[in-house]
Amino acid sequence: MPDSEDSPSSDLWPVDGWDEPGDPIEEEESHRGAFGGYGGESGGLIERTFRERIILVGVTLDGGDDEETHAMLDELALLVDTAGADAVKRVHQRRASPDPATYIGKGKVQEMKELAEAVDCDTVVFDDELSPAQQFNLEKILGRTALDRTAVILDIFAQNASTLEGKAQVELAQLRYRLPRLRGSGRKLSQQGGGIGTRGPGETQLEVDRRRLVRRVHKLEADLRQVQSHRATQSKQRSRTRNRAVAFVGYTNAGKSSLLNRLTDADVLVEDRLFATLDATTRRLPLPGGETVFATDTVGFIRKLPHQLVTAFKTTLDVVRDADLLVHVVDGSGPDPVGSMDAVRDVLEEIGAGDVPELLVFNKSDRGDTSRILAERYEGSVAASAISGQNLDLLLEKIGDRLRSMTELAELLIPWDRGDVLASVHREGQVLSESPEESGMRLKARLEPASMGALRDYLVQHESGSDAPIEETAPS
Ligand SMILES: Nc1nc2c(ncn2[C@@H]2O[C@H](COP(=O)(O)OP(=O)(O)OP(=O)(O)O)[C@@H](O)[C@H]2O)c(=O)[nH]1
Ligand SMILES: [Mg+2]
Repeated sequence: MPDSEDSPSSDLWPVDGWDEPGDPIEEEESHRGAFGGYGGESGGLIERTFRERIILVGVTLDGGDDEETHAMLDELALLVDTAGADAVKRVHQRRASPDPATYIGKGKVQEMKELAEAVDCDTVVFDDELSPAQQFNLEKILGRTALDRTAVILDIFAQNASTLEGKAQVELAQLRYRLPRLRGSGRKLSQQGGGIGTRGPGETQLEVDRRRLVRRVHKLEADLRQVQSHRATQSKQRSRTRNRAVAFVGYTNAGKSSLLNRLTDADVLVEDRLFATLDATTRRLPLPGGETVFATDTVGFIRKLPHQLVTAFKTTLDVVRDADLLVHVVDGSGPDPVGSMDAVRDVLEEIGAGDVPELLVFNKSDRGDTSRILAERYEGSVAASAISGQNLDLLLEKIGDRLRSMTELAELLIPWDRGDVLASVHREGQVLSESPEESGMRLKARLEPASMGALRDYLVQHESGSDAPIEETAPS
């Protein structure tokens, strides 16, 4: 551990940076807090041979409020716990803006150093994203691993990834997080105290490491592109059939998988744990109106979801963007249902799914009244419970209604020599009635607006779906 007591900022990483010796990837670890290994080929960021002791750090910036910062720290504590470590203390500071070198103020860093020694912590975790320079400097002063929320979330994802695709996506996100931080990995420096003399060879090793990582990033990107093109073919096949797609989205731990399990015979893992689901699972879901839709369970979202993960999970999240309807599952019994809804909508925006129609479900209605109260406040929404089964029939009905409201009811007269058109109506729409006439087949069908265009010439009458789209009736 470097002795930085007397001049804490003399040899810190300036914001524009200079080259420091890099860490070889398979560096031998002797520092106790191994939380900050930034993944690597083993996949995990956290030392799990013992439970690391962690100090959480939250900063309220100008315009923010303390209560919100503390709620974020509660959630960060849960994340740290899920990752397999213990949050033992919290540090909070109010600042006009982050310090570019250390995020919190220099005085506060010194205070933290003493606290870290007093409580014997291994790692400090900031709720806000640290720049590589800030991370480097903090580790140097504190002599401990300094991480941010992003790193913890990446670590949980790494632990939970099970399929090849999921693993590739998480590894890609970790590498993208790790690349800019390669030179700033403070563990090596904290053991060597700066290592000016090793800069030459260090740089060489750094270049080698960086090239290797970049190569790996390209390989993973190519692999994932292939999965994506395979999936695009599948979804094209799906769109040729009549089944429409519904994606279950929502904050992590809201109960998406529980609902899908309860509604279909899906056997998705349910756990009282953040990010239990990473891979999309699709099941057929029969609706009360007789139609069957494809229902997909998806990865949960969270406040400050790392951008690297959103990018890496693009292929998985395509399913959300391409859905006809999103069933947005909210934990109605949670500490801040409206805040979590907003966070989910932000991520939906970010992945280009902001325009997909949404049906709100306030889940966990078996746990008190808030789900019901929220459902009354948001028109068109449902309060339900995946555990007690309350209102699940109503939920299915609403899914059917919403999907039908997006279709158009049409009466068509298709000449006998256009068997191909008749076949396409059967394929793309839901035929309600058919009666043969001299000039052709007269039929009533529900069709998506997209199919309607090609059938213009055969249209006798048509009306759009009647149900109005969901609208919030009260501000949050
Ligand atoms: N009381 C109650 N608990 C529920 C209900 N639905 C889900 N849970 C519990 O909430 C926890 C999370 O459920 P999951 O279905 O795994 O939640 P998820 O949204 O799929 O979570 P991630 O995949 O981790 O994002 C589990 O412990 C469930 O048993 C409900 O209606 N009532
Ligand atoms: Mg799940």
